[in-house]
Amino acid sequence: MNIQSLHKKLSTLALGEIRYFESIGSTNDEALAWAAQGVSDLSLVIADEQTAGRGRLDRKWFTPKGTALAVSIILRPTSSSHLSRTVGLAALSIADSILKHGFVPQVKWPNDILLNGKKLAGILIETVWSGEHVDSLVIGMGINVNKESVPPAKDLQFPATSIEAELEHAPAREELLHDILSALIARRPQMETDDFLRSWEEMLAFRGQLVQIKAGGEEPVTGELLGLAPDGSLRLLDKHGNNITVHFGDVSLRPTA
Ligand code: BT5
Repeated sequence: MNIQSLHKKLSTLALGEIRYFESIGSTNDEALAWAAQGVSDLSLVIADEQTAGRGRLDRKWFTPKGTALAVSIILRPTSSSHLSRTVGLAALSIADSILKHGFVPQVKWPNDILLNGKKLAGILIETVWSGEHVDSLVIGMGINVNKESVPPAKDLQFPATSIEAELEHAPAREELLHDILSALIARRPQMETDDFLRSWEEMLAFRGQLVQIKAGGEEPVTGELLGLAPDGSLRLLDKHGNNITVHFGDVSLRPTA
């Protein structure tokens, strides 16, 4: 992967500018700074290696050299409605690129993509504010492509995998990125529709199952996973028959044993 191969593969898509790094701390950090300088919609920061890749709450995201896709996509929203669905847009776009190969991924709400029950990709959405308005959003995606991208089990809270491990072959990263971006461009105008919400909901892992959600230091919540609220929050049914809505934040979801 290099800037020429990226430009070549992505040339048919209506994108902004592209920055490519052989090695970088975090593509999201670079994209946040670039977005604050006013770069155009759908500009991309891509790296072959991240030395300080981040998950939520500054958890570490591993991107070893030459093995994974690490990309940050800058969006300049034109309307402030349904911004909370952006993580769904990212999840559906990654899912579309995997479905193309005949495999059905799932979303472990809110921001993990699972393949065969193991974490294949993580999404980190960050915001650049202008006063009280959202100036831009950065969608960070880390996708394990080759087997060597998967961190050792001791560094993981949840089992992980790669495209190569599950599909027996790894697509070129430029091609994978092309597929993700073309899905994102196609789905973005539908973000406010019920169909969009339904497609996202259909991808949820553990639907109908008992799950436990831990949020920050609060008591864990246990309930049957029902689906999504219109803003992308998670709907659960607790053992007393009460509907519970879990909002985004520092939440972690697990099936109960
Ligand atoms: C995420 O956070 O899953 C979001 C990861 C987003 C990474 C992208 S890469 C491009 C962009 N630039 C960045 O700096 N970040 C974004 P979270 O749900 O907090 O999960 C983090 C946890 O996933 C870690 O604590 C590890 O347990 C696990 N993990 C780390 N690297 C992994 C990998 N390569 N594959 C699977 N799991 C991993």
